[in-house]
Amino acid sequence: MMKIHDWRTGPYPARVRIALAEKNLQSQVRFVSVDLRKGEHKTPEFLAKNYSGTLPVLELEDGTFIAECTAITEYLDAFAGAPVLTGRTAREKGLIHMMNKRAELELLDAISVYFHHATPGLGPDVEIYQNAEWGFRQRDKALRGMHYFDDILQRQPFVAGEAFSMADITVIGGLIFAGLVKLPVPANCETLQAWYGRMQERPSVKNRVTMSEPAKASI
Ligand SMILES: N[C@@H](CCC(=O)N[C@@H](CS)C(=O)NCC(=O)O)C(=O)O
Repeated sequence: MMKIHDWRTGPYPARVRIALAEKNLQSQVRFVSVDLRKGEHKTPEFLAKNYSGTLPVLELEDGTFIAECTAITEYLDAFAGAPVLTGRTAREKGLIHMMNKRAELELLDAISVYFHHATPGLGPDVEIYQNAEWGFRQRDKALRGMHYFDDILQRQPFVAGEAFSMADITVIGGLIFAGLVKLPVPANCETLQAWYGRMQERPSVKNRVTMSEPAKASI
């Protein structure tokens, strides 16, 4: 069985949890918890799995490790059919990858830098270098990114166009992280707020944290 090296409540692991649920692949993977607050992701054992020392990591049955949410989502899309999250046509693939990267650069990764640099982050044992000014700049970048995605969603129902895709999942990851660091979506980003409300109703998003709990024994 494939494994996901994971942190249950993490915004990046959420991206893979949501992709798995959208594709109904939950039963094909086993979650292995890595404790970020204890720095388990910086041990030599973990770095041998993922040089970058981040979660999530997909471990295939043959022992291959695939890190990076985008790469994992691509793998899952090639592994199993519908719904396709990374595009069918050349145009769809191009747009989805552009918007996915933009969601990382302008929102999710920016909030991550804010968290690690301008807040206590994962605690003093893990955050060995912090640059608060850089963190606050990235926070402001993320707020600008929220306005950008608000504008995009005024013109189309989903981040990369007419259909739900990996790019939506990445914006969702960004807004999950924004919630964790208490960075509210600006009040005048009403379209983004309404879109996020709809996204939170999707079972893949709503049940993402509990999906790895063992099913309760039924009598
Ligand atoms: N670019 C990576 C980023 C993953 C990432 O930053 N994951 C977080 C978990 S939510 C992490 O491992 N943070 C620990 C750290 O950076 O020390 C991806 O897309 O998978």
